[in-house]
Amino acid sequence: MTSSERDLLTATHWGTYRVDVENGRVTNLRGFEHDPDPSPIGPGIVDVLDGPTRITAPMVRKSWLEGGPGTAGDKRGSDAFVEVSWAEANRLVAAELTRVRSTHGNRAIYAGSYGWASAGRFHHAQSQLKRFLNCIGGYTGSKNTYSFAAAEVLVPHVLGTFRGHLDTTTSWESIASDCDLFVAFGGVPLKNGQISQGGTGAHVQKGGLLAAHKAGVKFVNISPLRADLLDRVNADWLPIRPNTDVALMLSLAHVLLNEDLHDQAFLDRYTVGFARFADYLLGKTDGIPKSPEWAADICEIPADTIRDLARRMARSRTMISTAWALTRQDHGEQPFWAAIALAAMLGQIGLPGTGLGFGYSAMNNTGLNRTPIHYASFPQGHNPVPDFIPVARVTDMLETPGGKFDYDGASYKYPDIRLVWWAGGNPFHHHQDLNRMRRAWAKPETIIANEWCWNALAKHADIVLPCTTPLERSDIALTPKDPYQVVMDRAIEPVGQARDDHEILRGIAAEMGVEEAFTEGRSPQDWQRWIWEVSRQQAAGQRVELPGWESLQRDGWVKVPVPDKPTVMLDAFRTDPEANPLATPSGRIEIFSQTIADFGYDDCPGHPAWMEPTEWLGAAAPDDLHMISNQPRNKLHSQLDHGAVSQADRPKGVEPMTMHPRDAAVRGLIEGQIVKIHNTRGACLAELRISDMIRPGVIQIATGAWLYSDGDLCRRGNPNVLTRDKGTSRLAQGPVAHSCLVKVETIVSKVPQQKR
Ligand SMILES: Nc1nc2c(c(=O)[nH]1)N[C@H]1C(S)=C(S)[C@@H](COP(=O)(O)OP(=O)(O)OC[C@H]3O[C@@H](n4cnc5c(=O)[nH]c(N)nc54)[C@H](O)[C@@H]3O)O[C@H]1N2
Ligand SMILES: Nc1nc2c(c(=O)[nH]1)N[C@H]1C(S)=C(S)[C@@H](COP(=O)(O)OP(=O)(O)OC[C@H]3O[C@@H](n4cnc5c(=O)[nH]c(N)nc54)[C@H](O)[C@@H]3O)O[C@H]1N2
Ligand SMILES: [Mo]
Repeated sequence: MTSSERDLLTATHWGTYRVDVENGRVTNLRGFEHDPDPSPIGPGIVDVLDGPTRITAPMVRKSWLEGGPGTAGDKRGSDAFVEVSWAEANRLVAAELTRVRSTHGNRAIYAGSYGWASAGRFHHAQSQLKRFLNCIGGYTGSKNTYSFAAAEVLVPHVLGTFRGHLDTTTSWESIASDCDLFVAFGGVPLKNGQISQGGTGAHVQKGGLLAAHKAGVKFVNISPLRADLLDRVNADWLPIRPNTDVALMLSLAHVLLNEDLHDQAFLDRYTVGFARFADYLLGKTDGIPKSPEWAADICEIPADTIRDLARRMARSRTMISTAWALTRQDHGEQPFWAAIALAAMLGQIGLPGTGLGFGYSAMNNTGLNRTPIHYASFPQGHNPVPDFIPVARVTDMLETPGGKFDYDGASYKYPDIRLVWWAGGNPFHHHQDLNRMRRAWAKPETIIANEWCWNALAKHADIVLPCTTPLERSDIALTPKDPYQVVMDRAIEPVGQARDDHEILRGIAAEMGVEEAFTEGRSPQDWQRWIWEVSRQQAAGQRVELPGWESLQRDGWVKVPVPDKPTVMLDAFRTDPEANPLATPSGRIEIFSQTIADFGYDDCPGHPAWMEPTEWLGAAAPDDLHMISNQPRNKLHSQLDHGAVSQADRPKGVEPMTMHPRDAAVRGLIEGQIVKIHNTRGACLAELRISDMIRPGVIQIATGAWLYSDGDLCRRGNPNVLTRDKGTSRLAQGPVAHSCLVKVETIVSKVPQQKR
């Protein structure tokens, strides 16, 4: 059989699907036959592959085309677009790159291009763009993620690495067999388990949770949202005030210390700095004992409940799970550091089923046993430009060229950006305080976007280069985080004049005389085969035999054997800390970090500490509500927001928002009503859903609605017009989307219909 004789396959970040095609059009995506729990998100692409939201030709913003670079940047988002040929688009981009480079240098090009793009090892938009720019002298890039920047910078100081521990998170099997109590800060919401970056063959998160429940594991869901753990595991729900987990963790630690329930032998052997932390817990350094009574006022969880939980954790085999969301708040470094300190005091780190886990809440692949194969990727080359920003500092950079910022112990300057190029991410989805960002976005002379649909990013660009979707190109999805490696078939012809990102950049490279450097004379097919062959060799090094290219194409997928022994995070360190030290200065877990203390940051001291967030219910006006803008259940971020699956959840055309009945009653609001959520930064519309599954004082509205600006109001319900744009601390400078106070009121005017 060849790929033309078997059912077509595609891989997405939300799973693997069979693709039905009739008369050259995709009619359905069906869950992969080996997936026990396929995500409904997949078919959401079918109705938007073509139609009015698809970008079908290169487009240039009218004022920019007429007046040249730098013309009427403030009209971005409202200006008309003019269709041009690919030849013309290539000439315009090449000439503009040449101008910017010769006048301002390559550091004036910002191409961090943060975002998830689509699955597929070769057609990875950022890799393509970065390789191309590296062929012409580089660009200013970005560091870290929106997902967990605070942890990415902090945890290596404390545990030697962050990503390394993510890759070896204790597996669900280990939890089912060796854990009694699973304490989930931020829950384990099943909505998120649909996703695995780079693709997944089988969804296992739900099965993992249910198997653990069946094996007798008890769950505690510490979250403002009850739905963050599925009903069937009968979790105890502690509806915590948002952003106060650190206070709760410190008070749990205080109980352990006070009642001598902590494991001093573990602390002595495997950690440094506990004594400093203990002084802080007892109030010796600041006069405030971090007692349950102290925490109860902050978290609004009763002191007795805290005391009981601490005792239960000490007498059980306990897993402490922290959602990545806890990093996306002011001082987002602290919840992870406090969780590590708490787990260290329990002394179970490195034992089966217990200790500590980051992100069981976040991805299907967290908690999967996996074979550590290093799959090859499309080489990006070397970027000679040293400039970078912490990824969430993009608005600051555009606003204040030359401005100084601190990051992880050093001080840097923002470059003066003249040209922004985005491929594979949507800053009008992911960034905070979008109205502020939009104003800063008017400043660069040129903005280029590779996109396939008319979302706000495309509408706010000067040159829009229309790219294909994965269904219009062939690729392979390879990820060490999943046993299934999948062929992505080209199911249909590119829509309109859309080109693959690689082909777009090859055209511009040819215009600039660097085509050979960019392609190395290989076709996309050659590159994919190269990626597979190099991956096969690496797998052989792990004693895993992968099939040849033809055989892979014929079968469409391969399942890599997974180890029988369940993964246990930090087990080697536990067994022999001298032979397997952590990559920290002491080789041990740094409950106190001299390195961080020496940075002298007032917003990130040398040990886990409670610091009030800038916006939280503890310092709110009586009518303020804390807004949680978590991941959407019906899509990945803003992707396919315009598709049928996402739209089905939004019958009135605006994003639903959930509020507690008490808060609705005092405002005289009723179910289904269109309301306005607002604060000093902006406003958005939302459709009200009333539920006691949320804590009073908190509202929840998922991210992902495309920005439809009407002044500072978003008509579709994008919560990032409300969120605050500041760094978590001078250490990591991560985003703080979850530290956000808002007000909600009824609107009288009729909601105007909007285009999809
Ligand atoms: N308020 C709030 N904001 C948040 C968060 C939150 O919790 N609350 N979470 C944050 C987090 S964790 C993240 S990771 C970010 C996610 O933010 P992003 O990753 O930027 O969001 P996506 O919508 O996935 O953006 C991907 C874009 O790539 C485009 N695309 C898809 N395939 C291709 C392709 O092949 N080629 C090209 N050129 N483009 C393609 C899609 O159309 C889409 O516009 O959001 C962050 N923002
Ligand atoms: N369906 C779907 N799944 C996704 C994504 C998506 O867009 N759609 N995005 C993926 C990406 S990029 C990422 S990074 C991961 C993110 O994974 P997470 O960060 O775990 O996901 P979130 O949904 O943002 O947050 C999880 C829960 O944390 C709770 N929470 C928020 N603030 C607090 C707090 O202060 N204290 C406590 N205790 N709980 C709090 C919220 O109720 C929220 O539902 O999800 C991934 N999975
Ligand atoms: Mo993320």
